[in-house]
Amino acid sequence: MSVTKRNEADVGYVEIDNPPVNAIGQSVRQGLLDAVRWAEELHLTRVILSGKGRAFAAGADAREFDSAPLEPHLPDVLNAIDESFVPWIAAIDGVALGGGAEVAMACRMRIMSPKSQIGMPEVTLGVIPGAGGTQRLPRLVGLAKALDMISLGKPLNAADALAAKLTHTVEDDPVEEAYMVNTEELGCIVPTWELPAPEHDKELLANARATIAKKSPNQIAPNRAIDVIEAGLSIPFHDALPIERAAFLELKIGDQARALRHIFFAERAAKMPETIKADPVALDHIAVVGGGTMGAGIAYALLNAGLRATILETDEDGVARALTNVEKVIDASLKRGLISDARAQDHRARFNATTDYTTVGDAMLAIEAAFESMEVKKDVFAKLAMTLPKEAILATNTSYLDINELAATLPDPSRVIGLHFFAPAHIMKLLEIVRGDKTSDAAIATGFALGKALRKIPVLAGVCDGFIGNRILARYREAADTVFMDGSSPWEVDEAMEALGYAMGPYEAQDLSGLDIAHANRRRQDATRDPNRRYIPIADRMVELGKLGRKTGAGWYRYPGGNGKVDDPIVADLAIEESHLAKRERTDYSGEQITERLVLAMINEAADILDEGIAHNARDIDLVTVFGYGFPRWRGGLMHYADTLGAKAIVARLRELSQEDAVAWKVSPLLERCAETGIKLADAAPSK
Ligand code: 3H9
Repeated sequence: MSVTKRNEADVGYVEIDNPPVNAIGQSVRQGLLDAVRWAEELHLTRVILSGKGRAFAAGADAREFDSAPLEPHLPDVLNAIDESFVPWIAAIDGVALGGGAEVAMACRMRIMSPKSQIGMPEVTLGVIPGAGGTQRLPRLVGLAKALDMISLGKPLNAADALAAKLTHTVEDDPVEEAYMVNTEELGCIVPTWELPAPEHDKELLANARATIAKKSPNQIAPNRAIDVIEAGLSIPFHDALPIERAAFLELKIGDQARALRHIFFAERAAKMPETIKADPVALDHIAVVGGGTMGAGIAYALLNAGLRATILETDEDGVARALTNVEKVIDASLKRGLISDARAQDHRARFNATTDYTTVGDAMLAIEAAFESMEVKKDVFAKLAMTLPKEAILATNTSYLDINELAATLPDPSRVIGLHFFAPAHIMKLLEIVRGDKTSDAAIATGFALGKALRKIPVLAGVCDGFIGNRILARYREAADTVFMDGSSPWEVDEAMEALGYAMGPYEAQDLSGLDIAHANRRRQDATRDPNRRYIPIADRMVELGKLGRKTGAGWYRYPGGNGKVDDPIVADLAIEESHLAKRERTDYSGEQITERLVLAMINEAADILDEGIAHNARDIDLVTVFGYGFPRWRGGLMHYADTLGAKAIVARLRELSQEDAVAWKVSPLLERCAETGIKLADAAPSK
């Protein structure tokens, strides 16, 4: 039974009971409709509607969105509630989201507990409210608030809902309070559908569209939601519902909604593999080696999760820098209202920075975030191994280095694991957990336990140069540099990738992180680079010229006065010069050609990563590209996007490109297999 009902005298109690979050699937819709008829037959004076467990209702069951809708449809169920002569009261204790909020709005009254939230996050799943939300919400909270809530998808907490008049009151026990509501008072409340629609305010609508153009360009649903809200302002409620429903049904089966659903469920499926049976070590006190930006971000993330963190540094200057860096993050969080003063004090009390390794003698996990040098890391690990308990897990935050080589220097290599955070480490959600050849299950379990504690998205990766994310990034940059040297400018490349949906292109992104990091990495790779692989020297020239990115005031772009970016003709000339020296003819690539080359390069590399077992499935690659590297979420991640292009078409195009450069464009065997067999990348398995 997904909906239970009982009555005490003339009061009905209806409870949605569909764990874990009371998603509204067919059985819930049927249960609610039955409850309307039941309450009317018994001539109850009110129905108090609540949700069992932690949610009132998390919205329509998105798992049903891939199939044809089954009766009864939610708009009909909610009309029945709204129009019933028995008034319903929504007693909300937990989240009321999407269809859940729509159910609540169809009730005559809403009472929320202080910890509850109410909102319309449909646009984050690529759809719009489809059960009257675009019509009921403006009637309840006014046009401005409704536009904001629906087009941005951000929920309100109970206090804000009260201020917006979306809830009548906020009480600790909403069910009890609903029972206490005066019957006469309840009878005077006008059903939501009978309320007048707000005035048609062109300026508010234009402002909402302008905000959307800035915040979620390329996304269809937010604009469509505004259109539907606008349509409803000048026609009767019941005429507006079919317009909303048609838009919802069309969006639901569109590419963007499918992609966003894919990422939503992928995020939730990011869990430790069931084959790992060991327990994690106790996470309480964690040592972080290195107090630079990354180390400080990691330390702050640990403090925020209620853990103790000690940063280990080599000298007193390093200690001072670590203290300043962590304090900066605490301060920024305070200023943004993310933590209270008391919480900041508590963070400081659980934090220490020192040169003394003996202070972390009780830490069961150490995360090294020192300089990206194998020698430095070996030295750090030797010291950690001597100081920490012998069962403690030793993690490195390396972005590229060989974890197996590092582990081999210790008597017990099974303690060693990679925990690859992304900067800023306290904000970015991705955590690559890198398993070396000898890494123990306990170490992996610890990585996943830490990911959970920090509310990160954990993805298990194998050892290779760059693991999943940076290996794809390296190929992406190589393809960008090739296009640049052979005909385009960095700004044309950036523009092309922004058109695909990236917030910024590869050159602007490099200017942010600094060109020296990739440069050091190229020098490290000199010894192992395939001599047949074409090498693009422009980035090296940039470093020679001291153009290291924003930090030096100029990189691929110039930043006069430290402000906005400006195209730099000197940089464009570098490419012309280098291609002249290399006797290459330059090509005038279109934006589409640039995007195609960069995307295909990434897909091909990612397919190899999957084939080699470095990533366990395509879904993990989607998570890495979306949450670590800015691939547009609404395209569902790199591999999901590849599946929309189709392996056959990808392989055909890669073969054409391999005529230009057989090494760089060597087609991945996994893609070949997918093209031959028709298996999607989403279902493809590693061959190794
Ligand atoms: C909508 O309502 C359209 C209507 O307007 C129109 C209809 C006609 N469906 O996140 P968690 C699962 S569109 C199916 O880990 P938390 C989730 O996959 C919908 N399943 O927990 C996971 O499953 P598993 C608008 C759902 O406590 C489990 O529940 N609503 C749905 O961290 C636990 O989830 C939204 O966009 C769903 N709608 O967070 C809200 N929601 O255990 C989407 C969750 O197998 N949901 N599941 O991995 C959320 O934001 C969060 O899940 C929530 C709980 C805040 C509710």
